[in-house]
Amino acid sequence: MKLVWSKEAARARRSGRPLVALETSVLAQGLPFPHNLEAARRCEAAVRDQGATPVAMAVLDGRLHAGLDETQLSRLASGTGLLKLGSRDLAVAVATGATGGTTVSATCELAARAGISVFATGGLGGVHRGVAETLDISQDLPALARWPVAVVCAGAKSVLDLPGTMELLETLGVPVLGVGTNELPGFYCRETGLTLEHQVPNARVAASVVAARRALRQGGVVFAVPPPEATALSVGVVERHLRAALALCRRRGIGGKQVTPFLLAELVRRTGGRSLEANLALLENNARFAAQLAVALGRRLG
Ligand code: PSU
Ligand code: MN
Repeated sequence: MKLVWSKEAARARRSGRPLVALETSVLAQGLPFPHNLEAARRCEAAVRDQGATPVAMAVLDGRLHAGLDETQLSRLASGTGLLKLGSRDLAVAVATGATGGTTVSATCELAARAGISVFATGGLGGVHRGVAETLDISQDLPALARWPVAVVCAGAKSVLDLPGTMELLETLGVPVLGVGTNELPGFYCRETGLTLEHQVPNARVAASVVAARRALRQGGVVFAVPPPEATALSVGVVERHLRAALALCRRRGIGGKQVTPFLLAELVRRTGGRSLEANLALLENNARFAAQLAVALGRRLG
């Protein structure tokens, strides 16, 4: 299916410049206005700073977009009735002319279709706490296994069952490498107590892993970057607020797709905006590393 390329992204693609895919569910559902728009701008600027081109993915009026201009980003940041689109929603969105932000699963898929091998996001979806009762497992996980895209993130949020998420990624054959660390970062927090088997010291070595995955014709790979120290939250603070948010979520009977956006919004409220600051900083930080990775990959192939 045809992708609608933005002018900037199309130009970069024609001249073989490094591209970095960005998700837009974080704009449409993950962060409140106007912080979401600030996040998008900061991510795009960080990618350009490193000599790569940002390619935000979305579905607008049923068309699959690769790269968004200012007006389109603003529409996703401030519009109403925007859908949260995972991979399974793409066909319906196309058929019905819908508009929405793409999650990690849909963004991986669109990036792979666009021939983009690096994608930056905040945190992965995963196995939810209480999975035995709810069977709530994000479609991000199978999508990571399926599409040959390197996903740069700050690990996964402790709103999830992190050991369960790591187990399922192993089952699916998706490697998770720490960037400059052998501990899985926990999105808002730098530590989770979970040890990673592999790590890379920098983007150049990360690129050699991506190249080897590609040579083996295997699927995606995850690079986990610790969130910047200045804004990261302590495990204790996050756990405390999270327990309260999870309890409220259950009491209100919130389920399915609404769970992740609800928990994120509750944490912002309960931390007096500190989780929001941490979120913006780590998104930008991840975009920067993803751009360095795309540039290093370009050099290898170049
Ligand atoms: N993590 C964030 N902000 C987000 C998300 C994750 O900090 O907005 C989004 C991502 O787009 C991710 C999705 O792919 O939530 C996972 O949702 P679910 O758990 O419903 O699969
Ligand atoms: Mn879910």
